[in-house]
Amino acid sequence: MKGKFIVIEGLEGAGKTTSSYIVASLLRKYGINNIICTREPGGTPLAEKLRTIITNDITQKEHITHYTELLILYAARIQLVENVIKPALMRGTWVIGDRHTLSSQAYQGGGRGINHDFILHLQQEIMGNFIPDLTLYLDVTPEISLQRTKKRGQLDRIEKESLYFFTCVRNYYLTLVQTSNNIKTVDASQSQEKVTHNIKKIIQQWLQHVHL
Ligand code: Z5A
Repeated sequence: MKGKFIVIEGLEGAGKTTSSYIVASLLRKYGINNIICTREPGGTPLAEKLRTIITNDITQKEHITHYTELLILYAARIQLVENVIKPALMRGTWVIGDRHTLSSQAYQGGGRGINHDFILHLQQEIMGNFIPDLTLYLDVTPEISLQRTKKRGQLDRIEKESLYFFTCVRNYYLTLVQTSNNIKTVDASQSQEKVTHNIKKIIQQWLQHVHL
């Protein structure tokens, strides 16, 4: 693919949205101007509809099973990958993704307890070997995550989960980041200034090995 796919991962309030702007502005300094930002779940008309099912409490009258949640997330993801991300990468556009497959492994695997191999198998069937070129994992404790998201007001369906749930999600993220050299961890509990500095350092080092 001519473009590159950079993904930002982490708990809610870790600073993913903020960081995607930092990455985009740094790339522009390197002359990379064709950039799009995506979010998951979402990013196509159908995927945005699926997002509302995942985040809204429309299921108050009906329990949404863990497998339903997982399958909806992958349905939204494949719509985005096939219709937006892959075409962009093929034309040479760079893609900055707010969440991707690591989220499903951490939230549905670590948080909901769905078997890791099952998720990987589903992923392989649906997406083959398509993986990001670089993933930045922004690490915060669940306590910091909740502090930052509470400031925003109303919590969505998943944000209402317990501290224990988010502790499991974070622990899973911390295990997953050790499985690939393409995943870099940033301590996102630090000040915005320090986080920005560390993200820039990682991207600059990584760009040295990328053929522009
Ligand atoms: N989900 C899932 O379960 N499985 C999946 O496969 C996928 C998703 C793809 C929606 O995700 C939900 O879907 C999410 C996981 C689930 N639910 N939960 N819980 P989302 O990515 O759309 O929602 P989010 O994670 O809640 O995003 P967010 O709250 O917008 O967080 P963020 O983008 O990481 O943070 P931010 O908007 O950049 O910053 C949040 C606030 O913190 C803001 O006021 C900032 O100014 C502040 N901030 C950021 N960095 C700092 C630092 N360093 N210091 C102080 N304050 C800071």
